[in-house]
Amino acid sequence: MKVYRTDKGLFVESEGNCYRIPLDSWDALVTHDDLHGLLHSVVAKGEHAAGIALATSGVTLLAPIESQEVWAAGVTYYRSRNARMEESKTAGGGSFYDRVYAAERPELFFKATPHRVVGPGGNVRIRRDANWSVPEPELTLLVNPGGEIIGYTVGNDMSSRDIEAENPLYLPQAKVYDGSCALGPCVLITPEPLPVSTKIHLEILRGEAVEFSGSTSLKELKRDPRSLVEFLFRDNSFPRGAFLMTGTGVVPPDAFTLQSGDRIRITIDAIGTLENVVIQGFQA
Ligand code: DO4
Ligand code: MG
Repeated sequence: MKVYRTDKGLFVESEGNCYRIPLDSWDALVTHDDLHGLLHSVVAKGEHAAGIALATSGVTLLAPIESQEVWAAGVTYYRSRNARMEESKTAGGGSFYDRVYAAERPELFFKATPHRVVGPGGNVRIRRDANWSVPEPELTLLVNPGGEIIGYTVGNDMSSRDIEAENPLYLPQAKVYDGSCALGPCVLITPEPLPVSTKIHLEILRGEAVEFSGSTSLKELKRDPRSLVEFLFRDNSFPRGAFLMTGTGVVPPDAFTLQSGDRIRITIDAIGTLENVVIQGFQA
């Protein structure tokens, strides 16, 4: 079942109908000790929101986050390993991306606090001091305080590749800034892992033209999401749960950089499409 955070409260969607969830916050949903039971009983009671899809019901979808930290895994796809090795050659990074790709311990980094995250339709940002910026389309796990993966959403790990390429110690600046992360449009709540055939598709539109499109699938994800969560939760507590982005397997060619006005569309099977518009710096 898909859950949505909106300006009119929380909703669960089942077979095209939306039902209001009787919780007063997203944090209460993430920390609920029987979320599946709750959602099933909400749907069974059938108090749906006029029986229409949320998209056409006049509510505004919000980013599905309240107090959760957002973390990210890196170099979990061969495509990202190669792109990072190439970009960091002159900074002496020729071998450590290769090593982290093969190592038992994954690369995990802090990605965003809630106020840096934008929701569906919001503006993601490229840094004013970056000249090579890309979106990274990533399956993103929603994990409860007990370390269980309770759902999946679409994530965009916006990245300033020239900054991380100059020196890997600049990674936090390349990755963490206002508008550097997008999540949504919903969270697919399921106790089951997603099938490895699940496709992740990225499309970047400039005006009417498709400037870049590319796809991958979870078959290419080198690490088991549960093992990424296990490493994240080692000696770390998340009283309101956490999001964990699982890395990118789609990297545009090196000549590509985002521009203000570009529209980024990321679609993951069974979850949906997250669409955002790019702005640079702090223009309205
Ligand atoms: O190590 C740099 C970042 C890697 C990353 O964000 C990714 O592979 O998705
Ligand atoms: Mg990434």
